Amino acid sequence: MAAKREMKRILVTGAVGQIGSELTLALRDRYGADNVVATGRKTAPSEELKNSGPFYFIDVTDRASIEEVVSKHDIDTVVHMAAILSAVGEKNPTLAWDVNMNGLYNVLECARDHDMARVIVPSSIAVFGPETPRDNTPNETVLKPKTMYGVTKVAGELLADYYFHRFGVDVRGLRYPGIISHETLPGGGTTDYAVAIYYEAVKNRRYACFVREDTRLPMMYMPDCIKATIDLAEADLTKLKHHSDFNVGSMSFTAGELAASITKQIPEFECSYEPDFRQEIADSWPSSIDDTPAREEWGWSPDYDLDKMTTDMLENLTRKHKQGKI
Ligand code: AKB
Repeated sequence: MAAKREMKRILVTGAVGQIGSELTLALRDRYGADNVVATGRKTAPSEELKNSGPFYFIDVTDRASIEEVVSKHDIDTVVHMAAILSAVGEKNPTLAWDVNMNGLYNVLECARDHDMARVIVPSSIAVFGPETPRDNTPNETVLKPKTMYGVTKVAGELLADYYFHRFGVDVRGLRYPGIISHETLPGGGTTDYAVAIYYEAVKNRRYACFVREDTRLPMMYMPDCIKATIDLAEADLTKLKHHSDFNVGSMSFTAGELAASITKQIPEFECSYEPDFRQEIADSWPSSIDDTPAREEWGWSPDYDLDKMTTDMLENLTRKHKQGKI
């Protein structure tokens, strides 16, 4: 088995995205600003991201562009956040396959060539499908997703585990639920309504939700997402039985319960429901997650529940709104 090695110089792909933007700053705090290289494809980075450490534009489907930055900064770890999410993936399955599969393959090959210490590759609850048990979905279960995003995430988990067992590349990954945050908007997922609802509640006191009121999905607040990702990255390899496919649960609520949590703090808030093509995707995913292996193998335990998250989201977004930033 590969021995765990220290992460010293980290490259983050997808660093301008919803999770990448906050994860990069958290990693810079922990590992030193110059040791965490942020990369994105075409969206301009925020001033904070650009000014707090190195930033490059790369295209994960072009291996040479990854290689250049890896060699220049002597990178020993890649946190591979670049991906096309479920809703955009259904509109453009070819793009989803190209970015999610060829991008991952390039990152893994690069890690193998450079004998890297670690690769972190997120997976998603999108690996599950309608044949999977919906409640308290176990880690080991039926993986027959119906979206291209889900197909690439299942294949990605298998590919990552292959690189671990075949080539000794220490690849780790967790199945993110919907991630809720107030810094960077998500880009093209099915769970995006759970973020948009907060922005609209603060700005306009109303929101037309694109899934039904009774749609229940697993969700997680960004601080827990960052904690889970870094804890898994730093976990003792000898304790891990799983590698690329950890379920991570946090909270589960319906769109109606989410709206009610906001109404407790903004009584005039009104939510209506106008399901679109994303409803079918949401209906194919679990309603709650059993994350026993993550808890047992690396001590996972979330800090936020729905109301605690709502308080923090509304506080932060209200401040940004008053500053004219949203
Ligand atoms: C999406 O909705 O596509 C993502 C995910 C659950 O992976 N947020």
